[in-house]
Amino acid sequence: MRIDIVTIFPEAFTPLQVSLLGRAQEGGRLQITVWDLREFTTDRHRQVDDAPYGGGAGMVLKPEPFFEAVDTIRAESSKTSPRIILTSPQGVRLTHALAQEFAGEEHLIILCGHYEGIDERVREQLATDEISIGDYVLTGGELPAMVIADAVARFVPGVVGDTASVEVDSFSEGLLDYPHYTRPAEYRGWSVPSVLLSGDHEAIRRWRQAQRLRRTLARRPDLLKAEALSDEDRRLLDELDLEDEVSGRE
Ligand code: 9D3
Repeated sequence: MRIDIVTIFPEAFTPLQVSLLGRAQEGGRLQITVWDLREFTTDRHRQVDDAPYGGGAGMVLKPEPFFEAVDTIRAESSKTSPRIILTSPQGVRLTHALAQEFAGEEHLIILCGHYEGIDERVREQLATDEISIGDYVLTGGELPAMVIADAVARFVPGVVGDTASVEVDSFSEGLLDYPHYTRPAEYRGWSVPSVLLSGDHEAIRRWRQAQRLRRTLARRPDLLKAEALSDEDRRLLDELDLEDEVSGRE
């Protein structure tokens, strides 16, 4: 998979060159290229922004450098028509399902928004998708672009060692993870739950599933869909005295 990122802060993208994604790029499964928006200006001052038509505070990112950048990227890519993602607080929220959908594409181009905004023609005539990573205000689209690239790259075969763990990860199953422990069995007086030391694999499986249900209900009740619960899930919730909290909602 090929991902191109267009930004006014190309130096901010080193996190994508290290760790898991760095190794995936060396292995040829993934190719991430970062482009400096300023390289696609033609004026002496390499100006990427300008004052808004109609007045008001702040600056607006000019359209031409974005269109020129996408023309250049398309010309040097052998891949079929790319999805062009614009990062924006007005975008659709990134989810596990959407990241998986993007991972099915051969080629993604991510345009990083900034300042007060971006010329509307980039959104209307160039972008195929407008994406936000959540309801909090950041200073720009660079971190969101890295979040999108990371979430998408995980689904590319071979990027994450264990393909099975990508498929079954939280969200897809609709439940949060269970608590994990390793040695020592006691630390500063805090003990590992005894069931995990029991060697009873069936009891361990049941305990972990009960923990997942309890956590999800406490922290992310929005993820728990009553119809997706198995008979065992209901029994485990009943043992925790939580069954009414699922069936009684709405
Ligand atoms: C004062 C400016 N804001 C008025 C509504 C608009 C605004 C523009 C640009 C606010 C933040 C930003 C910078 N953020 C992003 O470009 C961004 C973002 C975010 O802030 N949160 C979550 N996802 C994203 S994707 C891009």
